[in-house]
Amino acid sequence: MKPTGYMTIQRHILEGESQHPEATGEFSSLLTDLALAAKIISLEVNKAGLVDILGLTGNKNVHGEKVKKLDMFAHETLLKSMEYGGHFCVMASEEEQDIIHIPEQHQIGKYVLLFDPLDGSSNIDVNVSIGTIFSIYKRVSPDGQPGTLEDCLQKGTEQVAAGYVLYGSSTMMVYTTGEDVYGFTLDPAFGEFLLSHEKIQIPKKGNIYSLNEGNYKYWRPGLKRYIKYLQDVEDLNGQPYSARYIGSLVADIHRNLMYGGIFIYPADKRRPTGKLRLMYECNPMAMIVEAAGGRASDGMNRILEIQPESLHQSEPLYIGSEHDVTLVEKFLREEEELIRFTEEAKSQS
Ligand code: AHM
Ligand code: MG
Repeated sequence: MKPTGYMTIQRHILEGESQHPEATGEFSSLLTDLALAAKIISLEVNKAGLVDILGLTGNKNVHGEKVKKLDMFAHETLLKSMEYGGHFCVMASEEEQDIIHIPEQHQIGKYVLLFDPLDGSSNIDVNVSIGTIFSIYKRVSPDGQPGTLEDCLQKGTEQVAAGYVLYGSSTMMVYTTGEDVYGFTLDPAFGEFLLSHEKIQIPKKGNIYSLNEGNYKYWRPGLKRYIKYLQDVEDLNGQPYSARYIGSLVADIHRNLMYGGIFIYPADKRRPTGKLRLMYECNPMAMIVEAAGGRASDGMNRILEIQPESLHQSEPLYIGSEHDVTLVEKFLREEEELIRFTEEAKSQS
């Protein structure tokens, strides 16, 4: 549905929260802080290519300040923007090995923030879309104390909100608190995120598949058969599926959210648990896609129900339109059955 009028992200969050009787305003305040961090990162991303022209010498900028790599800049911006608000008891970032404690001088809150500050590392230097991903939980450790690893290692079903920021032809912030998914586009002229996509729904079936086909030789047979099937099948217009792969998770999933389709980062012979991180990439994207009416699985099980064991664990990811993800699961299950059948036949002969 297309929104009418100008609805800023702050107003939208406040109005959404006012409908919940237990609301304290804290949640809207922390999402507002996230939106501010997104604006700062967006500005930096947009001038990335200008660094040389504006007088970069060595790794110093014109002011003699050290120029940071964009992903570290995004990581530090998120920390700076989020640690002083008093909302969080602990944070974790894809860029840091361990959990991040809130500095002593700041208040400790009841929420937990996990984020991938700038995803799509291979695209950062070449002006191709990249994104920030975030995931918010309520703490499970006692209030008033510093947060713990246990607060961070909760199942995806426990997320209270998740979102991403896409730095593309325009900057967009998309988030959900579980019921609906909303998209806001940054107006660069006056620096506000305005509601541009209301109650996003992913089509039940798409005709796009997105995965790195260069890894074909490492795939399992069920996945090879599924992709071949998509290339042979005819959709309503008599066309096979289209392949679209940017190599930036946020951009690939955002496109499929709008048009329908499936994004896959599978387990394969080289990477037995896939590449994408459960806590920073799979869970938040799964929450968004499910809230939009789609499906997210590791090929067999629902992503959101995986019990995490470590902060940086990776999982295979099959995510997108309900029909497309269900179909690939059937191919993978069939493969398992074939293997079982062959093993049984061998043992009986
Ligand atoms: P990153 O966290 O180092 O940026 O890696 C994650 C990215 C995803 O955005 C993308 O889906 C995937 O890696 C692409 O990987 P590949 O280059 O193997 O296709
Ligand atoms: Mg990443």
